[in-house]
Amino acid sequence: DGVTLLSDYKPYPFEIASVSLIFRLDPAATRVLATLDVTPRQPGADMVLQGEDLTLISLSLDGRTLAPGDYLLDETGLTLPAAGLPAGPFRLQTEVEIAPAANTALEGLYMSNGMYCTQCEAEGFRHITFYPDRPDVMSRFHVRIESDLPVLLSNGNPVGQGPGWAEWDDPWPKPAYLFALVAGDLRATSGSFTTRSGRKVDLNIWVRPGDEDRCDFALGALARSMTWDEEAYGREYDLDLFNIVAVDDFNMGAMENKGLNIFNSKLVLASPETATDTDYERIEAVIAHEYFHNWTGNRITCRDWFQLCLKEGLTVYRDQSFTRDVRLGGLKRIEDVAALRARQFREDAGPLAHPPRPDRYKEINNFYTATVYEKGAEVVGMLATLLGPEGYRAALDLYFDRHDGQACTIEDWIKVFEDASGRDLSQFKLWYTQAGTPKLTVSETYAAGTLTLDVMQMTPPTPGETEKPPRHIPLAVGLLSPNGDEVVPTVVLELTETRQSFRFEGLSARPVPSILRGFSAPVILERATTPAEQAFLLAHDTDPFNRWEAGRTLARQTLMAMARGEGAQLDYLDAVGRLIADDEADPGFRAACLRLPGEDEIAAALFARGDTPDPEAIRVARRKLMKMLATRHGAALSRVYDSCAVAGPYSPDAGPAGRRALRLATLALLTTEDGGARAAALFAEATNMTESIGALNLLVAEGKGQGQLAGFAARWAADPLVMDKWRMAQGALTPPEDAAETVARLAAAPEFDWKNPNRFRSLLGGFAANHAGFHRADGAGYALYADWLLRLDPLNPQTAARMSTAFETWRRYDAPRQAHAKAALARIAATPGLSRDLGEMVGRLAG
Ligand code: B3K
Ligand code: ZN
Repeated sequence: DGVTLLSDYKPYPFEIASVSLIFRLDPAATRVLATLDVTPRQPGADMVLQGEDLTLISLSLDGRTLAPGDYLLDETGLTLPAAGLPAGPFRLQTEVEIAPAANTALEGLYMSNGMYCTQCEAEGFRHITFYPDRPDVMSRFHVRIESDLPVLLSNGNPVGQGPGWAEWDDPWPKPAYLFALVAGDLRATSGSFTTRSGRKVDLNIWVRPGDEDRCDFALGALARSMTWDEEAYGREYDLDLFNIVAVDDFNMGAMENKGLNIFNSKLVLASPETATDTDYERIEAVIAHEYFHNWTGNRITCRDWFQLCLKEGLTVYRDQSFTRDVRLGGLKRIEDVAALRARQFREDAGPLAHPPRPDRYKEINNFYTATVYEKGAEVVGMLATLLGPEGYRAALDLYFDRHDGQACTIEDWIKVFEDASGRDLSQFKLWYTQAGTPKLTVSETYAAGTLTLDVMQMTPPTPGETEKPPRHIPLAVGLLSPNGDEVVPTVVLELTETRQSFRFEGLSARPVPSILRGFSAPVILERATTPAEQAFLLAHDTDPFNRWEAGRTLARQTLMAMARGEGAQLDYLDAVGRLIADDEADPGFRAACLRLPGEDEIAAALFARGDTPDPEAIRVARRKLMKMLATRHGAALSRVYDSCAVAGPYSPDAGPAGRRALRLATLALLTTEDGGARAAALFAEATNMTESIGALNLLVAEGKGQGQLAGFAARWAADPLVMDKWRMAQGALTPPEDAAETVARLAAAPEFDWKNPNRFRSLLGGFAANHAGFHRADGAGYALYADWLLRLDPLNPQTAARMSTAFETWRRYDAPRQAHAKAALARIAATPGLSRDLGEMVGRLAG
């Protein structure tokens, strides 16, 4: 049935010490000659090599050409029966032909705007040549590229070049998924970095001619990442060269190929006129992420794809720590938790729930998920909390010492933490092997100077998993006195049982507990509190995350009540008033507090307490609350709006970016009251993309801005990345009654190049985020979306499958909506020739 199981893992019975590849590039008929130096490790084993969509030209073993009777060839690859193999080392040579220009799936070797590039993770290398395409087979790669294009790149260090050719050698053994090749007419923005042991490394950002002036920020981000990894983890770079290439057609963000990272151009190119503050922040984070993979992913890789979170969870944890340290401080945790809840909690609560380490899949590309990445990072963060900073660093040092050069498992990883700390982490391991978000219910009693916290944990069942034993959960708690002083600084309580009690003695008055500080575990906290207590925490908590959380909880509760037809909470309105007036507080933090929970978050919260969310009522409630805030605090909002204008030349630094964020957050509220006058004025005078698109978004959300949209399109028609923001604005923010029609119109426009993943994601992904538009009662949103998934699937199954997650929440809504969503999924499932990727997804979504 095409299912791969973790329990079926077997080591590869051959060692491949080195591989030499020759590429004769041609758009329609590229030749790939591969020479593998093989040593059998297990007598009597057949040699299985994966290969898909390859035309076999020739095959030889130790120089002897093999005839069709000597091997088995099918659509998955090539098998050399054991009987025909030597007992000792041998050399296997293959020549195949492939057609990169016809490769629309963007996996393997393909073409983007006239340049050749590759994407091999997870299983793309099998589209390039016959090879054991699995991460536990590590070998040394030597690559020769033959082409007339001016820039020819591969992994490792350059070892020779001449007219029409270049050769590369990578001294570090690696799995095939880290192979990369690039050929094209490219320009470099260059710099250099000297590692702390004195190795000089050349750094290059390669882009198409014309884009060179948008590379400086990425280059600086790379150098900052290299410094940070030396300081925070003691990790140095290990080649003479680090290349990054920007490509326009890319299925995801970026890829950590050894010494030759390949990036989606939207995560490299930045200028004040074309990129927002958020883009800058994300570019820096992704540059860091891919760079950090050099140690966590490349030097130590995964034994099999079930272990994906070994490299991804850890590397996300590392990039989050980096952004906290170099840019955002405590605000970073707030952003990360908001994103975790929006994407991972949503996944964990629906039909696609799976553990960070799954144990079965049909298509591994469907498991590059928020659970593997973001929850994987949370699990690493909990280990760091349990061991403390020194313990964590000691464990990581041991990990690098013990496993450098190996392909590892989650078991290896946990063992390192056990050995470094002397602790038993077998219960903790459930975080890796089980799905679902634990729910903590906390209540407290106070008597005679003692506060007792009673904590209960429960994880609801997830698809295929009904038994949910208690987890090992670090719960960070602090206590505040009624006047706002911290009386008990943060302590980490460890939960291991279904019910536990914790006592805090010697208190002089009943304290206000601040629970789950820093979001010390990815759980849902339930605790009966009053709005007044939340407002108190918002004003006084010393933990910045919990300060924000208190405001968020108040906002969510108010919105849930309003969506059910009740009134707004005065405590909330007043608390926001104090926050707006609090010029002492960090602008970025105030901006984060002023942004209301999104419609999807409100729908999820209503569903979690047993209600059937009504998308239209949620939207109305949210807009009404914004208006109430604007009416009640209009003067203060105007004052903040005016005083936060950032003068002088643009800088993407956290300081000015935070002021712009606060300015836009106040403008969002003011726009509900002033008919869009201020937003239109800001749009007209903006000199940076943050404010330009920020103002445009607000106008579109008001059902206005037609003139501004036209002006924006006229100015940026030649810049597809900027036009993606224009499409995203309309897909995501057009009022629901017109959203599907607007998206259908934009999608039908001749300039909409839907085969490019960035274009597709901007418009259709934007639409999926238009909560009331996508979940429209008549099913028009679902039907339109299904049409486009079906159109994309034959060309690019990976992106089509990824985008199908828009349907993961359909069970929350009322019966007519459910019927429409089911019909859309059934229509997809019944389509002949559906890809394995999308087929697996719709099966799970509907199941
Ligand atoms: N490792 C790549 C993701 C590959 C996705 C394949 N479908 C990027 C990253 O996580 O750094
Ligand atoms: Zn990664």
